[in-house]
Amino acid sequence: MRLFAVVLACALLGVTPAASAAPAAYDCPDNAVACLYDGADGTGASYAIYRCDQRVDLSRDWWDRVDSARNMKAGNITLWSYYANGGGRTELVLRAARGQYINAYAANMADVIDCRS
Ligand SMILES: [Ca+2]
Repeated sequence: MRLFAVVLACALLGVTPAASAAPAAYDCPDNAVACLYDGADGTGASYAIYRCDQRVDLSRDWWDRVDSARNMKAGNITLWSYYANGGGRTELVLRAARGQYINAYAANMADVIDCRS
């Protein structure tokens, strides 16, 4: 009877109950500055950023992998990708202001994060 009530409520609300306890989209530790995700809309594996006010390469296993980001506390975060033969030059891949949840302009490209308080 209780399950029936939940199903009925969901039907009335037009939502589907979650099938599993998968992490919520854009899940990010409270003490992180920002999080990056290898799926769109904050899904998939995540990479938490704890240090800001620096422009650094992502760890090597996260190059060409980021699809989306959540900016928790930074003034802004910007992700860049190295040009294949650009002599260290980079192109813009994603920019998020504080509190924003953003998909990358170009998925699977980012190699560098610039975080500013
Ligand atoms: Ca890249």
